[in-house]
Amino acid sequence: MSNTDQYDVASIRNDFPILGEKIHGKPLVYLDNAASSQHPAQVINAVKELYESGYSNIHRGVHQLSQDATKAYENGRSAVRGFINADCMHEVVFTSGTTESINLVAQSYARPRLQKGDEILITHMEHHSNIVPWQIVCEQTGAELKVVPISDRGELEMDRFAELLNERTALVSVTQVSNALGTVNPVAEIIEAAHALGVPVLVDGAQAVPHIPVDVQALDCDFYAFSGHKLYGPTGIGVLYGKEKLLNAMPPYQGGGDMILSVSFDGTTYNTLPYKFEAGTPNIAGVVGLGAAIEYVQKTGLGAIAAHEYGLLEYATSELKQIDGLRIIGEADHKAGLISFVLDQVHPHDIGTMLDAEGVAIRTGHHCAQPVMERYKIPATARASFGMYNTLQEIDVLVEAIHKTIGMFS
Ligand code: 7TS
Repeated sequence: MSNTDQYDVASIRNDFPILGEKIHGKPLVYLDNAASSQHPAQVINAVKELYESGYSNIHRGVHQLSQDATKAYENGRSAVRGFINADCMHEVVFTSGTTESINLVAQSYARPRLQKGDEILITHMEHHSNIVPWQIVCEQTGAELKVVPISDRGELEMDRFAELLNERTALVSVTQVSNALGTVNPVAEIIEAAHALGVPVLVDGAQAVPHIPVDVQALDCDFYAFSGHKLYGPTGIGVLYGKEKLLNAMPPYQGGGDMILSVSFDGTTYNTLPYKFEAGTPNIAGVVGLGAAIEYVQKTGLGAIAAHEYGLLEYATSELKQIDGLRIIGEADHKAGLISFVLDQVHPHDIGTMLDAEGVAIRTGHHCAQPVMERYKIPATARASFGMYNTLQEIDVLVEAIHKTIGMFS
């Protein structure tokens, strides 16, 4: 008996209105959670209630609605603090998403510190948003980008990591879970090795937080970035966790309202954390929705969700492996949340179109991880990615649809 037996997936599914939709007349099988997950009624209602009865701008009005909205916004921050176990609220900065969180660290932490001869260390399995911000900052400063290679199985070559980490390394930035391969990286080990040389570490948690319990204090990471929309929350909201000491030493990323204590033409005094990094009117409804999403996930428990999803991953892996001409890309020992694959005879985009006709939503393409595609010498993969509401029956529908696709193209 697997852990999934105790897990009330039917009742979870009932909370997600979109899962009742039909696509091309077929029940929706939503397996594109790594791109963006769906929303439970609890999240939709929290946003609706804010707009219907509690909305105004925050941190500025003495009137009741402004105070209510401010409270709701800061409650969202408190939910995030608890969710990742940050030491304090002001280590939680709201951004528009993982992408902005990483750019913030690149421009505000790295740029003022880097000079020619310094190195930023990333890996070959990063999403473009954990590559390009570092290329930009290297161009601005003369620093160099170094890349930890990956094995054929899709695991980091940790001996190469140990060689590439050195006294020139100014920062390590690594994804906890690969969005293209599903690999779970040994981030605790990476952080420990980097800290032994006094090197700070940013963890890209975009694909980790929906699947793995995260404790930033236990990890001892210096920065942690994630997005709300992969965690059953709204788009346009994300988080940058940073250690207080580092965030305090960083200049603001953007200037504007709310990030100042006083402004005159003689000079401006910046606000304290976290507001120093939250210029302008923020995504208030996004924060409220994210808070509701976190509350929802915590009600089921990430441990239970992880066990359920692991059951899906194991079942899907064993089923897909039995399909002739199907090759799984990414066979790390430790994986979470998704399977990338290619078929001998069918381009991934055609797989995506054929599966869509069966109501099965997957993503096809390079997954904004082109270096991964280049590493395996393929143009693209088909990727089925799982969420807390997916079922073993849906994997059967996926497998059936793949067989049908192969039949059509053979
Ligand atoms: N890092 C990783 C590991 C990701 O998977 C993504 C998005 C990002 C960063 C960027 O997140 P954003 O919310 O700022 O856009 N990944 C994907 C994906 O795999 N398919 O669509 C988006």
